[in-house]
Amino acid sequence: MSNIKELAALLDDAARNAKGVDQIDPKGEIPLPDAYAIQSASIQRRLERGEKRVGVKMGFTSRSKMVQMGLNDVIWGRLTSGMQVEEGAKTSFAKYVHPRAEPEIAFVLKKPLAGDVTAVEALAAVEAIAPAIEIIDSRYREFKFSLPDVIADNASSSGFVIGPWCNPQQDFSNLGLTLSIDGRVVQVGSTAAILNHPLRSLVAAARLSAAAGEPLQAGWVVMAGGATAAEWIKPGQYVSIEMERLGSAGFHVG
Ligand code: OOG
Ligand code: MG
Repeated sequence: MSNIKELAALLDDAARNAKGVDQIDPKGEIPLPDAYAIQSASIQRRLERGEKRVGVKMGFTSRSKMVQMGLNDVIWGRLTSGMQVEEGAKTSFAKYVHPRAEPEIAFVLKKPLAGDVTAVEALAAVEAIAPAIEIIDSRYREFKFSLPDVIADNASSSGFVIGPWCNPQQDFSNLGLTLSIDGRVVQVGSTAAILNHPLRSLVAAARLSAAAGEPLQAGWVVMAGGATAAEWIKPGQYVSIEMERLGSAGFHVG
């Protein structure tokens, strides 16, 4: 195996140039701590280019995502400022290898949150919740990967869009949601698909981030994970989420 820095550079360059690469570990042999070290080193390159760390994304927190991608361990990735797409704005298709969109719910924190916390403690750290869309874009050709592959590739994290921030003091355990492309519904689901309650995803994020030495910070965003399978997106489309009670969010693909 080439070293961690080289693999991080390979994946970071693939993301920057929007050019797919071969899987680095098709058989899934790289130990997961090494895969996370590659992810960390690739994010370090973004930070050195001036991007800011803004949060965490969780992956494979719903069955539909696990089934779609054929993997069943919860994973996490790091969000940076360069990944945010403003609500209603246009993101250029040329920036991606083969993007997909998935409906999620996002948290923003008002307090740090670290280690083994209860759902009640996690909720007490939440400033607001919002309907959100994640744009995932595996840097591997054909969107095919092993578990270490996808972890090293920052859990396919590529973009995120956040809708209106809403009061977290309401029951958001089972909110109906749809993902639409050009106004046509393409996925239907519920926030309950996310570990039966999206707060569980935040609890996992607090534990995993702290274990990695990067505890969740006040002001950080946590993307809880796709509630449905992801959909391919194409230039010219408008992609939107509509969530019961919380409202909607969308973006244009340029
Ligand atoms: C990996 C990322 C999974 C989610 O929300 O479950 C993910 C992928 O499917 O490419 O973002
Ligand atoms: Mg996701």
